Amino acid sequence: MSKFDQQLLKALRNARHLFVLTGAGVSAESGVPTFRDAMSGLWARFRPEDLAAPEAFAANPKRVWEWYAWRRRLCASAKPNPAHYALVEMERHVPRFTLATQNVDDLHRRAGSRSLIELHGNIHRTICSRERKRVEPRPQDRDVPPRCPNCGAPLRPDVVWFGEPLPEAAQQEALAAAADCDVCLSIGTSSAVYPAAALPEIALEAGATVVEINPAETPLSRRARYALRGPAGEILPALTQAAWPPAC
Ligand code: BJW
Repeated sequence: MSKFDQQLLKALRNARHLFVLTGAGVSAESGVPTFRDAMSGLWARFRPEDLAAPEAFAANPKRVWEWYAWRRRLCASAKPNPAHYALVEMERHVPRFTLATQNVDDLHRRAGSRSLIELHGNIHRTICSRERKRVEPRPQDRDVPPRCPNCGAPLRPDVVWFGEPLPEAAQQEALAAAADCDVCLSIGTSSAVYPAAALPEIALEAGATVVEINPAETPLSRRARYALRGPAGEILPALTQAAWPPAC
């Protein structure tokens, strides 16, 4: 007998459009620290909100660039975990699947997810801070941050900082998917940062079954139909297997 509610398994099996929102918690078991975790080592005296902001970059571009260089190396050496792979498996079972991630670490794509929306950008891409155009490959010059080869402005990571708009197409696609889905999973996010945190609320208002997967309570927990407490790397594979048992 499955440890999951039968109605939840039925909702998953019958889902026409499964919409998934992920946050930093989904990569925690890959060794990528979440934002609410204390930062370690050199970065322990900073808060992420004091580094992931245009004002921080304007005041101290070197410090912000170096924080991202450290995180970029960490993300590059991390490997997708069972939660990432369970989402790849889910995508195979439902007629329509949309995965919107707030993570910039590229682990969903590396695991094999196909229908993927990156709401907050990607740490492995670099853009010009003035022209906003992508710069590839990242110049390896002596300046920190390196300079735009075209206009000389400092380069920055292609991520969305506090107070900046999300990429328009990504935001519109995620909003439409949330409004259209019949099951919504909100996984490993504190549900505190908008507009991403509004997506499960939109799904709720559209009548979808909303499921939260998180070891801790969040502002979404009370409104979600199901709040599954525990690490995503354990719950997601078990949930996928229970909903779609492998053929004997
Ligand atoms: C596990 C686990 C395990 C642990 N398994 N779970 C409406 C209301 C109020 C405020 C606003 C609003 N609209 C906009 C705002 C302002 C602001 C905002 O939301 N502020 C809040 C703090 C209140 N939003 C913005 O500024 C956004 N921009 C915007 O709205 O622009 C409007 C605009 C329009 C037109 C012109 C100009 C502007 C932008 C937000 C960008 C956020 N950027 C960051 C950095 C990205 C780059 C980088 O990575 O460095 O995104 S901040 C950071 O927070 C990052 C994350 O993606 C995001 C969300 O964090 P997340 O993923 O939820 O992580 P944590 O750490 O918070 O939580 C982890 C969770 O995992 C926890 O719950 C754990 O329990 C759990 N967990 N282990 C499962 N094993």
